[in-house]
Amino acid sequence: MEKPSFIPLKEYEQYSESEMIERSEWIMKELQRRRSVRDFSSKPIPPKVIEHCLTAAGTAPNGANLQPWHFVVITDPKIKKKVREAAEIEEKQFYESRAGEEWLDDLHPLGTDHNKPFLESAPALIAIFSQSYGLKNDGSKKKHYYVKESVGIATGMLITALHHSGLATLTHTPSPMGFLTEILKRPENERAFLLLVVGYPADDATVPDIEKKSLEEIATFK
Ligand code: IYR
Repeated sequence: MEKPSFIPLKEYEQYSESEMIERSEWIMKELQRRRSVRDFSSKPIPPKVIEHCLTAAGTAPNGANLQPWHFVVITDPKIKKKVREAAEIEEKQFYESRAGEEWLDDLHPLGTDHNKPFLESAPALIAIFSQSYGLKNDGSKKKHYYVKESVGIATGMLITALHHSGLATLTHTPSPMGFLTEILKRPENERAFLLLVVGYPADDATVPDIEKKSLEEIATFK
């Protein structure tokens, strides 16, 4: 096997402690402003923004750098309609029987139901697929590692990048999501991971009045 090749770390930037505190406070406040949005304007979004944010997401740390993800950007109204119709069938069953009482109680503050008009009204949907394994050129399988962790991190970075660019998102997880594989004609090694709804919020958009846990609740320092 060839010797692994290393290059100097040129991209790292060191800041003074005061600048670090300022920068971390800035990103904290920037992310505290992010809300999951369900009321979207149909105003189209600049394709370049999506391209930049996807490229950013593709830099995510991941298992053995095999980058086990694929992003399908849907702006075609006909495909959005198909996705909405298929998602609403699954969601109807979810809300009517699959969810169960505790889950429905937990969802109550969000005010969600099986109607998903944003799947058609939002200008873009990004279907995120995880690749359980890779496919080599000869069709044989290539093992992938920490797939869920890798795709989860990339998705978080994508949401952060879109938010920072001035776009609202909704992480939508119709369950099961098999219909995305069919509608989007994805290969057998891919599983739909999440459907990200992307766009500008509608002028009259509202969000649930809910709170995040405090630092004391989510972290322990020893
Ligand atoms: N997938 C359903 C239900 C749902 C589940 C969770 I967990 C949420 O945080 C929000 C919704 C839906 O999208 O309505």
